[in-house]
Amino acid sequence: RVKYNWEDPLSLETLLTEEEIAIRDTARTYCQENLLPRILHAQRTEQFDKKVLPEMGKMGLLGPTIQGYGCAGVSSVAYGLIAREIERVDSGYRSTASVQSSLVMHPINEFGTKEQKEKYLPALASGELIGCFGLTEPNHGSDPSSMETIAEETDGGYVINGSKTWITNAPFADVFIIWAQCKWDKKIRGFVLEKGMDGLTAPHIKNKLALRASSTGSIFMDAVKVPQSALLPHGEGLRLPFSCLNSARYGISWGVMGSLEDCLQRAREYALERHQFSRPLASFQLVQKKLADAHTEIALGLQASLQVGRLKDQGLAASEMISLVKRNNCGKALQHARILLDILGGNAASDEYHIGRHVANLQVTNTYEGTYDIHTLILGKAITGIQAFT
Ligand code: TGC
Ligand code: FAD
Repeated sequence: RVKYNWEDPLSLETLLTEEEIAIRDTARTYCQENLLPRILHAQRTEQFDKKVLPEMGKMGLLGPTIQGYGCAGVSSVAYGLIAREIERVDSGYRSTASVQSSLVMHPINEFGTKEQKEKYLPALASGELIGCFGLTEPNHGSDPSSMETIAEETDGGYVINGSKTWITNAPFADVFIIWAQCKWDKKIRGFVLEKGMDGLTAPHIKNKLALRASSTGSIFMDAVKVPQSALLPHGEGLRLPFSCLNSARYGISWGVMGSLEDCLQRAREYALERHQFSRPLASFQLVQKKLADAHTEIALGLQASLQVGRLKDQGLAASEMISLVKRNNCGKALQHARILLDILGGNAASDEYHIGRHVANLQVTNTYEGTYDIHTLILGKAITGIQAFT
């Protein structure tokens, strides 16, 4: 009889390469030894720790799928495994890292010039520079095609006016990937702005209820003049920011499973130790059902993300596949983390038990990068051929 390993129910380990296992183990050791001891302070004080990105850079965890420019050039599955380990500690740390890798380094690598790549990628890979990605606006979140940020041509460059909101890393960012509608042809293009440009400000959005370990801000652009070299020239249209989102959404699908795994592990330990009615909580059928349900969703979610990752590396991943795993894994992680929280009883209210923090974070992961319902409609369109957004 084959022995069942509850910590790896469908033997994910057997489907990973030696390199992927080594990267996963390196990331896990770093996250458990260096991030976990800091998370309660970060959560309580809502202070973004600027040392985190350089540390991740040193470990090769930033822009890991990019070839060259100081990046590791590893598989999409390795990237997913890194996201899972970071988010096992906290979704805020994973947000910080996935914006840097998927939403800042990826567009520079895919749509930038050789000069832009040489200028920015090595410093972003080492964490010396921090990047952010401005797509969402105060009046346009799920519908970025209606964005109001405008770029106009001027002598030797462009002038950008507009505002962005809810932007991860913005208050500390050195590099701003800004998506703007170009006045001359109404097409959306990406621009690389830099901290300190006249008219560019990025104030903090304070007192968040979740993702408190990551920094979030608005971006205001008041006639920011940028040189021609700020334009990402290789492509135009919403397809460009969406291609970045494909990469980030895929990573989130792995990350949230790490968060739910941490909830399961903590709820299981608590249920084994805590006694009521002279028995461990873990001996009650209703408690076991909560654990079994979360455990099952983790096993299925990880297999689905693995399959999408393998297809992605072969150039065979449709964006709807990414919507499917982003939607399902985020939804299941939120639902089951919330149910596992009940096992803690009154201690659910204490941050020292960690599950409540994950639940709050998972509400945001279920919302950003396309809400659960937006991904429902993307899949609905794929199934029926009818778009139901408008
Ligand atoms: P639609 O007409 O469907 O598409 C416009 C153009 O884009 C192309 N496209 C894609 N290309 C690549 N990958 C995808 N996933 C794509 N989805 C669409 C499409 O083919 C078309 O190209 P072309 O060449 O024909 O023009 O667009 P729509 O305006 O109808 O919008 C559809 C909708 C609602 C699905 C879309 O706008 C959407 O996904 N909305 C959600 C917005 C969103 O995800 N925002 C995320 C902001 S960034 C963020 O949250 C970062 S949090 C990071 C962190 O902290 O971790
Ligand atoms: P809305 O679009 O106003 O949606 C509100 C509700 O209406 C949702 O439930 C939605 O599903 C529903 N809805 C909208 N349209 C439809 C429809 N057609 N049919 C049915 N239901 C619909 N953005 C960035 O660009 N960069 C970042 O780095 C970034 N980081 C973030 C970090 C945090 C902590 C948060 C909270 C958000 C971040 N975002 C970022 C923004 C995020 O992507 C948006 O919040 C998200 O896309 C939803 O947009 P919205 O908040 O404007 O909600």
